Amino acid sequence: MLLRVIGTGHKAGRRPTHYPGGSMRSNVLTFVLGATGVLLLAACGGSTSPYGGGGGGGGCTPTATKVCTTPSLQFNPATLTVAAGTTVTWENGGGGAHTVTSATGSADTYDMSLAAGTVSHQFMTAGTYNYYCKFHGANGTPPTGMSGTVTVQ
Ligand SMILES: [Cu+2]
Repeated sequence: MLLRVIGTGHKAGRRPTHYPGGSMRSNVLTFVLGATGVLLLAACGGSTSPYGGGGGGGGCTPTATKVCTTPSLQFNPATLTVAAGTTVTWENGGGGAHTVTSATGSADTYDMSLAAGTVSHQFMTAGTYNYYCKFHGANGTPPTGMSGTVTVQ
């Protein structure tokens, strides 16, 4: 969202360079606008730091039934073992928006968007449930990249 706002402003700011007259003034404008663009980009890069935090996992602490997403684009913990009937919760602890999506071969089907906050899924039957993030992982048996496994006993 922040990126989109900055992108629009940057594009709009470039419009004055299309003025036909006064090439000298136009060049100055271009330079100033260019510098502004760099500053905006720098500010944008810095804005990801709130996600990163100081190594605390972005404010999300895993529990026996909760998995956090991390700023380094992983599920933490990547493997979770729970009893049948347990509701597992995934909390967005950083790294932008994610999904919690069942992988091919998993005994259950779900595809949950995790832009912020939490999502949950109840695992009723014993088995191995592989899942992945559609933005940062790849489907497979098992999935790769940003992915995890819930073992239900
Ligand atoms: Cu992700």
